[in-house]
Amino acid sequence: MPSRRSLSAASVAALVAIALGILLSYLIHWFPAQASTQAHNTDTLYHVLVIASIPIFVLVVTVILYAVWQFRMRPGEELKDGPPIHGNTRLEVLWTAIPAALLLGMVGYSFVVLHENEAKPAREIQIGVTAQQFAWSYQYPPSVTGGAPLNSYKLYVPKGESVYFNLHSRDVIHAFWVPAFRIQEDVVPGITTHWRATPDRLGSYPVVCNLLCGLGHSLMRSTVHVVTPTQFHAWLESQAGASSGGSAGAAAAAGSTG
Ligand SMILES: [Cu+2]
Repeated sequence: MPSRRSLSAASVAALVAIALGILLSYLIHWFPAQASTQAHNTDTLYHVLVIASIPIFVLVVTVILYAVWQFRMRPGEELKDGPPIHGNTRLEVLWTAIPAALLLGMVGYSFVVLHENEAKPAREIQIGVTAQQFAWSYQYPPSVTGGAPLNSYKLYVPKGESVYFNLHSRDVIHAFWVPAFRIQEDVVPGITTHWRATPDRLGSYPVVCNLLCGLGHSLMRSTVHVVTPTQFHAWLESQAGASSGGSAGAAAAAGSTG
């Protein structure tokens, strides 16, 4: 039988490891800048999941190491066998019920965050996103420009306003991903997919294609500029003169020579 002392030593080591793990989870900066309200929700969710995983990981590793330490075979025990054990109902109920409750809790919390991130706000603007090998273009409808529709290779969004992106592909499957917003969606030919984000931090952030879409996949990058609503409208106006104002499809096709 393992001694009481070895059990308390293992328990203390486990508690120290859990404390260190949780401390470390706060010290490490896991993610890029948070530039949308969705990013805050998502990061909090991830951190809760990480903190929930630490005690479980430590428990499993501690039990393994403890068993290796306490129940290892000593010289002369080569032919011995352990006592035969036929089930332990209480233990089995416990190790089924606790993980089930943990999983349901985490799934429930994830669902709430996802639901909140995708909730339709009272007001939002729509921007079209067109993916093609190997470039992104963006379509601003009259409801956004206040005039002719605009097609551009630049993505500007106003800070503090919810943006609903309508995603189209002209060829193969791509994925529209803005790490700073923590959101990604597949862009699939033949259908329109969507995602929604409320940018809440000024700055420029990368847009990445996150599905291998061909030889130029790694170059299929762009930038999203989060600007103030005033700057956003000024930018739209500056583009109105320069743009042909043609249909999004035509303009995207004209730019597909690269
Ligand atoms: Cu792509």
